Amino acid sequence: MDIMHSVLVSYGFNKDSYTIERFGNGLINDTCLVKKEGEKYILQRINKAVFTNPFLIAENIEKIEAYLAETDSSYFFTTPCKTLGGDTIVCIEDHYYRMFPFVKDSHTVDVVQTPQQAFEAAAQFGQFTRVLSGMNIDTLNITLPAFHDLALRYNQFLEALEKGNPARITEVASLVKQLKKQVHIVEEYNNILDNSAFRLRVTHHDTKISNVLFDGASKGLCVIDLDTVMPGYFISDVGDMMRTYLCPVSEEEKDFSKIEIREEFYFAIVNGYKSFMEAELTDTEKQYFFYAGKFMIYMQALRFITDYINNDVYYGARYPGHNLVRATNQSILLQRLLEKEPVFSARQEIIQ
Ligand code: GN1
Ligand code: MG
Repeated sequence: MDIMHSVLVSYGFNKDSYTIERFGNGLINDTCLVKKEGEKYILQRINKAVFTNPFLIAENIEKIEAYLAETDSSYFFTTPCKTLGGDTIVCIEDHYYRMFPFVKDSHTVDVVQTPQQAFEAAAQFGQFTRVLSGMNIDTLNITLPAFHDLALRYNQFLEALEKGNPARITEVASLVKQLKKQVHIVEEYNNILDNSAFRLRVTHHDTKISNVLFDGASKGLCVIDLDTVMPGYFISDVGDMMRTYLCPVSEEEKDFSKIEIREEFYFAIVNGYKSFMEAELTDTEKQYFFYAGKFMIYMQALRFITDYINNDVYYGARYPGHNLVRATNQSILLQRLLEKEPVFSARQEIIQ
């Protein structure tokens, strides 16, 4: 906490004038809630093994802020606090930190409980891309190269099977076999890359429900966690919502019998997203809502199993076998979603 104190001093905070506690459940950055004189702040240490150049993130946020100031100043955008020296990132002992004011009267949700929440969140992510649709995406930095490149993730999985921990490779053989059977999802992704009907837009790339702030009336206020905002395809944002909102339990759930797909949440995501993106999406893209779910769930299953085989170097593990549980969970979620394909295709015309 001494380091955290030094960080807070950069923002002009005095010792004993604040309290600090851990906050949230993100896997990558360390997040704290700071309270000072009735005000609240979110302080984060950026994971430098993942984000090797945190200034790229800060620059993207500044560019978006500047674009919005010129075009749509009514859009609610949370901007980072500035240090006494006017910086938005603090570097102390080779670690990087940044802080945001906690939006008053807002709250986050950990698990999506109602279709209305799914609709509101999807509308927020749709609106984010919509208000930035005139921005030149080439001006944005790529904070994580090839982040949602499914073909690359598949190759990393194959490479882990060659070079990873041999005992773990043997242990996961049946899951690996199941995942390899779904390689058609990668083939379809490669077709998308060749299809000019798919557009690159400003994409959030981490649309889990805890990255949406809600107001007291449970209406969406804004999106947060802009570390992975980069040019991308809509299947990334819609797909990660499917991955994290359709099921009543998260990727952490060990009781796999609880994994199921809640149909009405699917339509809430589609309709919420379209409420801002209908006119932006091409007709071809509109056919890919279901694919989006397959794409992101499959990618996450591959990322977790790859990390397990590679001794948990990326995600870490809070107990032995943690990433294997997560990978199995996501693989089962993918099965459950695939079973729903006929239902969702049959109702497709209702939502178009
Ligand atoms: C990571 O740290 P968090 O939870 O915001 C990961 C996402 C994964 C997610 C899985 C930069 O996000 O891509 O979907 O874990 N972010 C990065 O829980 O790798
Ligand atoms: Mg995140």
